[in-house]
Amino acid sequence: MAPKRTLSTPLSLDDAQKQVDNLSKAQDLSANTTESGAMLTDNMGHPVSDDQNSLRAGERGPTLMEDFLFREKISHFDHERIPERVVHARGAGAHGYFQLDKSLEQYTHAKVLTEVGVKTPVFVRFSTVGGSRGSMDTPRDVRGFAVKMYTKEGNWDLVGNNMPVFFIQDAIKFPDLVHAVKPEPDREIPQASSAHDTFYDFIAETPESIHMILWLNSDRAIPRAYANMEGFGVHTFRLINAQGKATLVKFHWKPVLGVKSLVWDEAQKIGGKDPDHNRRQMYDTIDAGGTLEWHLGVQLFTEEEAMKWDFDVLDATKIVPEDLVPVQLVGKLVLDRNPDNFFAEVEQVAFMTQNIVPGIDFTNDPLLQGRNFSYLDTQLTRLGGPNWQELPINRPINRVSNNQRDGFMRHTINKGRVAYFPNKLAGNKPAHVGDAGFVTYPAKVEGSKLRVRAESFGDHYGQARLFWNSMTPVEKEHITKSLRFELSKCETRDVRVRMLGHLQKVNEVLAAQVAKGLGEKLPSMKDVKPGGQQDSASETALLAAATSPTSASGGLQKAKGLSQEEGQPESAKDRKVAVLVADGVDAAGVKALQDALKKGGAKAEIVAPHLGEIAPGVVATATLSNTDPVVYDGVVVAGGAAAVRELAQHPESFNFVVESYRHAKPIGSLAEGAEIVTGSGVGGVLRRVAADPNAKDAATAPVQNLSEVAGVRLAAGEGGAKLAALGVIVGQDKQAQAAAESFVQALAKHRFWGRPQL
Ligand code: HDE
Repeated sequence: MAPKRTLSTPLSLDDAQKQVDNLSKAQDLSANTTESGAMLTDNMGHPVSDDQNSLRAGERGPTLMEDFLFREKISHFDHERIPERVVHARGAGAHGYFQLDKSLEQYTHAKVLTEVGVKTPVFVRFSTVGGSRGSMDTPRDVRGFAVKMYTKEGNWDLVGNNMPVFFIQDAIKFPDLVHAVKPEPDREIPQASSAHDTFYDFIAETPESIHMILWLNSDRAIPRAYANMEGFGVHTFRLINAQGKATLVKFHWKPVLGVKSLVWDEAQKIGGKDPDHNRRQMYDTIDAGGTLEWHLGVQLFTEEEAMKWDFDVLDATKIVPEDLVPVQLVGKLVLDRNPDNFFAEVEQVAFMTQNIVPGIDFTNDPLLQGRNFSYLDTQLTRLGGPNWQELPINRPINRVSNNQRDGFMRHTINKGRVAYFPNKLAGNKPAHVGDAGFVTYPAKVEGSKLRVRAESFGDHYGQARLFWNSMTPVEKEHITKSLRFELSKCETRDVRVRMLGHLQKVNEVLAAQVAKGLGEKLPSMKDVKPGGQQDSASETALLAAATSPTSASGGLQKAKGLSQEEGQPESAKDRKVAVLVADGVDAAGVKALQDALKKGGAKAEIVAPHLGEIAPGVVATATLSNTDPVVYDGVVVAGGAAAVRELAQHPESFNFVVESYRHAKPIGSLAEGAEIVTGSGVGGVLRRVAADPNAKDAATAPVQNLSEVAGVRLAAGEGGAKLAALGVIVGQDKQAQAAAESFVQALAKHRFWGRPQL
C-alpha cells in the first residue's frame, strides 16, 4: 500500500519577528561548516586506503578504469572552477553586523532602519572592477562596496561603489563600457588597467562619463585600505514610511578611519610586491581581533526639493552635494569575522540590487532599473542555475517559503504534494500577506514609449567642474598627473587629443598641464613644467588657482565632502610601520617605539637582514630582501652603532628611506639610525632644510660618507622641528620615547605632501 501523503505545513509569518543578532548568520552558516575528520574518505564516505597512488595493472602498467578513487578525485578537481564575475571579479569579503543608532521611522518602515540597537548580520565584499580574479588589489580603478544585510525581513543588498557617481546614465551602455575598459580582445592586454586606447576611445565619445573620469583619476581610485574607503549606494532610492509617504534617499558609508589613499607609483609597485595587499590588510586586522568600521549616512530629500535642482537625481552621473542635503549618520557597520572558506563565501556570494526589503524601493534611475535585471541574470550562469539562493552565504536568515521547486542542485527538500497557489489542500498556504509584505510604491507613471535620454540628464561637465573646484591643490596635481599617465599610455594620438578636448571643458589649466605630458600644444598653456613622481610646487600653485564655473550643481561652486584632504579623521590605527634593525640593535629604543605604535593602534613589523630573533624581544618577521617600503605606511630606522653599520651594508635600507620619502610617508630614526636617513638620497634635502635653508651649496652637496654625517646633531632644536613638519622624525640619542610619540603623530597625518624634491 502506498504510504499516506501528508500536507505540507508552511511556517507562519512570525518568523519575521524572531530575534536577530550579529551571530544569526554565523549560526545559520554553521549548519554547513565542517572541520576535517581524522579519517580520509571519498565523497561517498568510503574509507580510503591510499589516495597517493593510482590503481594500475602491474607496477609499471597503465592506470585502470576501475580506479573510482582516482576518477572521483581528478574529476572533482577538473570542475573546481566557476566563471569569474564578468566585472568585479577580484575581491575579498568579511562578516560583521550593522547596528542602527537613530531610527528612521519617520521615513521608512523597514525594520533594519527603525529598530535601534539590533545587530543585523552582514557580509561585505570589496572588489576592483576591471581586473580578473587573479589580478592585483591596487590598480587605478573603482572599488566595489557590496553589503548584504541578512535582515528580519529578508536580504537587503546595497551593491555600491567607493565613488558616488558612475560612467554612464543608462544600463544598456554597460556592455560597451566594460568591453572598452577590459583588456583589448585581440591581445588580452592590459590587465586591470584603464590606461589604454579602447577605454579612452569610448570615453571620448561618451561625455556623460567625464565627471566619473575625474573621480577615477583622483586618489579615490587608489585607496590605501578597504577601511579607508567611502561607500556609496550611488542611485537615488526611495524610503516609504508606515503611512505610505515616500522620501528620496542616497546612502553613504563613511569610514571611521577616514578616506586615505596610496600614491600612484606606490600602488603600481605594490601590484608586484604584494598583489594581495588590501585583502591581506583586512584579513590580518580581523585575524588579530580588530574591526573595520563605517558609519551609515543618509541624505534625505523630497521629490519636490529634487525637482527644483538643476540636475536630475535619477541621473547616476550626478551627486546630491552635501551642502544641499547634509549626510545624517544613523548607524554603524562593523566587520569582525573572516570567512572560513574563501570560495564558499566570497566567491559564491551573489549580490543583487533587486534585493530590497519592505520600506525601501527603487526609483526610475535607468541605471538602477537595468541593474535590477542584470544581477539575477548573471548568477544563473556564474553559479550554475536557479538554486544559487540556497547557497549558505546567499540564503536569508528568515524562513523561505514559496512554491518554487526543482532545478539544478536543489538542496531544500520541500515536503508535501502542494506546490502551487491557490490551493485548498494546504489551506492556501504559504499565504499572501498584503500590506504586511513588500508593496511597491505606487509612483505615477505615464508617457509614450521612447528610446531617448531625458533632457534633464544633459549637463555632462557642470559637476565635473564642481569636483575639480573642490579639490585641494595637491589633489588637483594628482588628478593632472594621473590623466597624463593614463592618456600617455594611449597609442593613438586621436584618442589623446579628443580627451584633451573634454578636459578643456572641465578646466583649461588642467587640460594644458596634461597636454604638456602628451607633447600637445594648447593656446592656454603657461610656462610651468609638469611635476614628476613627486609633487611640483610650481605646478601645484598654478593648479590651485585654476577653477571653473559650475552648473548642474545646485548653484554651488565648490562642495563639501568631495576632497579627501579636508575634514577627514586622522588616526594611526591599523597603520603598518617597518622598523629596520640588525644585530646589535638598541632593543630598548625598539621597545619604546613598539609601545608607542601599539598605543596609537598601529602595527610594527621588524625588518632585518635575516628573520628571527635579533635581540631580546626584537624578532624579525620580514627581511630586507623579502619585503619592500611600498607595503608599509612609514619606516623607522632603529639605533645601535653596530646595527646601523650593518644596515648600511644593504642598499635596501637606504631604499626604504628614499621610497618612503618620495611617497610622502613618515620617516623616523632613533639615535644612530639617523645615519641611514642622512646617508640616503634624502640626506642632502634634510641638511638643506634642517641646517641652513639658504645655503646654496647645501642643495647640491653630495651626501657625505657615513662617518662624517652628523645625523644626530642635525635633528636638534629648530632643525628638528622643521624636519618634523615634513614628516621626518630624527630621534635624539636616549630620547626614543619622545621620538616614537612624534612618529605616531606623523603617522596619523598619513602623508606629507609638498616635500622638497629629491
Ligand atoms: Fe554592477 N554588476 N552593474 N555596478 N556591480 C555586477 O553582478 C551591472 C554598477 C557593483 O561583490 C555583476 O554578481 C550593470 C553600478 C558591485 O559580488 C553584474 C550595471 C554599481 C559588484 C553587474 C552595473 C555597481 C557588481 C557582475 C549598469 C555601483 C560586485 C557579477 C550600468 C553602484 C558585487 C555580479 C560582488 C557586479 C551589472 C553598474 C556595483 C554583471 C548592468 C552603478 C559592487 O550583474
